[in-house]
Amino acid sequence: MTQMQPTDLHPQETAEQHAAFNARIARGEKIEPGDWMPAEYRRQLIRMISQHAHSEVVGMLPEGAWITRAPSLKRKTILIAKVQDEAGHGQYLYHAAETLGATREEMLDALLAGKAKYSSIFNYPSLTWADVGMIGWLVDGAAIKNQTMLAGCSYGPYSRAMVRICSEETFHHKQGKEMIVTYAQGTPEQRQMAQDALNRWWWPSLMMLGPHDADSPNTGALVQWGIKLKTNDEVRQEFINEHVPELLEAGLTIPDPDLHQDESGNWIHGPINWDEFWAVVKGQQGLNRERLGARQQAHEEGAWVREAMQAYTARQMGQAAD
Ligand code: FAQ
Repeated sequence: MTQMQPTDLHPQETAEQHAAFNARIARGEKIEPGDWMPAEYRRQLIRMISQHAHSEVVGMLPEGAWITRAPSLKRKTILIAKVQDEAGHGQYLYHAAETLGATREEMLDALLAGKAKYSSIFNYPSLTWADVGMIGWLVDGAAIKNQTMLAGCSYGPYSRAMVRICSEETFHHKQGKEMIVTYAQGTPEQRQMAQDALNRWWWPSLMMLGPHDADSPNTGALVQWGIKLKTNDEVRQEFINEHVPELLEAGLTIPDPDLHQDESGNWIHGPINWDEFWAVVKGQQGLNRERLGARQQAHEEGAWVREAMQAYTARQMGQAAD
């Protein structure tokens, strides 16, 4: 399907409105909820922010599974705090999408019905305790690279949510790195566990930053509207350049025989298995069914809370009317 472009007009939109809007973007102004915006700008933001919110919520599952099995009180408290943070990020992001007219019910229904996307990375299993550290180091590391860029995006509520989320993700990244560096210098079993986690999480972490620019139908419009300030490949390159030297310094081997540095200092990766990426995105490979099952169960078990809140609100409103 051909994507709408920023120059395409919806019915009832005029070229003058678009020109004035584009001028605001060019001046670096933030677009706020009550402001006029092209319908396609709104649609792209709802798509991206709701997918991001779903990713934070589903993203609690791979690490949450390890809370009861954390090896020490310190690691357990850190992990609980991290998983709670992800729930909070989901909340900020659902609110940001609501400012654009999407309702919480619509977004959650789409997730629970398996119609909405969430990040491919969370369909991979967390098989050992070292996966918790590797998720912090690589997955949060990739998320930060992407979200630091999004903190500068043209839509005010999303940009402000990103500032707060990035500061929390920075703590997640540091604790993951500290954990893996500790294990990489630990017993042979710990070193093996850290290496095994890197072997399984390296490629999915590169993939989570999205398809190559040539295969990314949304990037053109998002960059033109100041939603994305960098392309998928640019963010991926930044992530690789930062993480490769640190992983090597920790004594780990990156599972890419083609990885090399070019004359400009960029670390160049080998071919990415995009067939795997799309199979995981479409739920044909990985834990999509289990992840959605866990979210559906949580939603059903939380029904009484929603009912209680509605009953409380109705009673308060009744008292106010009296
Ligand atoms: N997984 O045209 P593009 C986190 C889809 S948060 C699944 O390049 P775009 C925190 C894409 O939606 C991680 N689908 O798309 C944490 C589109 O399909 P559509 C999430 C993917 O939007 C850490 C199609 O492919 N972060 O990790 C993926 O320009 C630890 C074509 O792609 C965000 O959501 C994927 N990986 O660029 C939590 C940040 N990649 O919708 C717990 C906000 C692409 O047209 C523990 N989002 N697709 O049907 C973004 O920055 C962008 O949406 C990208 C994709 C960069 C993800």
